Amino acid sequence: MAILKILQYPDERLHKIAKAVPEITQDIHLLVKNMAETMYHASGIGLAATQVDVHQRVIVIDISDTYDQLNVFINPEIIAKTGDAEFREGCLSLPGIFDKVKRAELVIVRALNLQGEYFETQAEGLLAVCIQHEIDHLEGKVFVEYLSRLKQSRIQTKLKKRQYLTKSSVLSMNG
Ligand code: K1U
Ligand code: ZN
Repeated sequence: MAILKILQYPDERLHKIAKAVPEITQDIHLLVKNMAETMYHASGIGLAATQVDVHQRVIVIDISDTYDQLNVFINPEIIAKTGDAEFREGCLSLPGIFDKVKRAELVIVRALNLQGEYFETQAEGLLAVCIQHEIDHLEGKVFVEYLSRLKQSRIQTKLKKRQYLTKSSVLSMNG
């Protein structure tokens, strides 16, 4: 298994649209294992293949406190949704940035499992939020794109400052 590199916003590869998985191969099994390991290592509750620069429709989610309830969704589709919910979201591609996003309160998802069988599941609360957040990644959308222009521009400024500080500390370490 391996810890994969998570693309950081505003990397343009985060805006690629992922393709459907045509067949559940050993490569897909390995991708899922590596994505789960990467998500656990980063203390996240979800990860989309897009975030590790693999543009195939695969997501992993584990919202349990014990990190032992992995959900794998291959070619996920939201087939029904209802209600409104607002939740403070985070993203492993944007560490340290959190903001409220409005989404559906309850979703019904259809997807393939690792055995290549279709299943349907109903989700609400944090699981529903996370499924919608991860499916957005597969569509090339990052949660900050739901925020106002003002908030997005403040986030850009914060990220630029952070990039500048990282660069200058690396330069001073190298003398
Ligand atoms: O897709 C990702 O970048 C993972 C992301 C999932 C997510 C968290 C919260 C709301 C929607 C989607 C994260 O895991 S962010 C980091 C995190 O561990 C976390 C943040 C807020 C609540 C719980 C966990
Ligand atoms: Zn994310």
